[in-house]
Amino acid sequence: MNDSCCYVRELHRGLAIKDGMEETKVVVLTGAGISAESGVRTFRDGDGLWEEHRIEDVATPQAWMADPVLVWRFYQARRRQLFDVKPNPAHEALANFAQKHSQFTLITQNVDDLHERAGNDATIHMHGRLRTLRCEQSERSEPRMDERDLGDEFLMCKCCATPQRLRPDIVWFGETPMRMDEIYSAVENCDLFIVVGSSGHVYPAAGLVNVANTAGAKTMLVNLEAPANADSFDEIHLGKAGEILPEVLGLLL
Ligand code: BV8
Repeated sequence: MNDSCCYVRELHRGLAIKDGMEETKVVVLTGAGISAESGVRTFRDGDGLWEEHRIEDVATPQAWMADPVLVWRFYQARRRQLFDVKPNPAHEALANFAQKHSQFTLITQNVDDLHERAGNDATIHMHGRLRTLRCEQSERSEPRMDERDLGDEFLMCKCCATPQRLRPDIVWFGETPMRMDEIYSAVENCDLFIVVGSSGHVYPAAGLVNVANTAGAKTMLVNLEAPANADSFDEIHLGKAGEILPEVLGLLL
């Protein structure tokens, strides 16, 4: 790996990955940047999703109440894109790592299905998924990827005696992220915490590196540019995830 792509902070703790990787607990958190090389738009880059839509207009419960058709169309447009994109070498490197290292937890902020399609079936989607819809009454999720276009008509659930409207199975701003107990437990007990492709703007995801630091884990970032929470990481590798992550994970195995 060329040194120009990364700089290693002075480790201010006597951290070391335990001898032998086999018992080292590794947690990886991914953001929109890991899917960028697959052609999936990020949120805050130049051509990002938030360039066209204000967060409060499409990614809050209030937006869904105020203009459900706008919100529905925003998510259906992103869901349709799943039929046209595929995993990139960064997704594949994580799937390969998971096959070779059992003490591994993958958490994603992303709502696409590229980690699963690369082979990481146990991915924790803390902000929901485009592949499924959620009943507004029972809160049960059901997969809906059998057809490319769901149209603008709201779909009704099959789980309630009186069918209820289905909403995007997404965690909006102001809503509680999913599986946080599992996430905190994994991060509080890991030896190595790696963040890939995230601007570090959205909490509680952006604060997980601090949880890892407090737990005494080594913290590493792979990102195109230095994010808002760059100072929280022991080691930073700047560049494209598809190019850097295979090398970084390969060195760990
Ligand atoms: C919560 C689903 C309590 C939607 C998302 C006022 C009222 C209420 C809440 C708040 C408030 N003020 C602040 C908050 C908290 C709020 C928040 O953080 N707001 C921000 C705007 C300040 N958070 C919440 O509301 C959360 N809930 O706090 O509940 C709670 C707390 C703890 C425990 C229990 C309960 C819920 C937030 C979830 C929102 N939903 N996603 C959708 O997808 O449409 S957030 C969404 O935006 C993503 O999921 C992701 O989390 C975030 C985007 O961040 P990134 O993934 O980092 O993407 P971004 O484009 O920003 O950056 C991409 C990066 O990749 C860049 O750095 C770029 O350089 C890099 N990159 C680009 N290409 C590459 C690359 N890197 C490598 N390789 C490349 N090729």
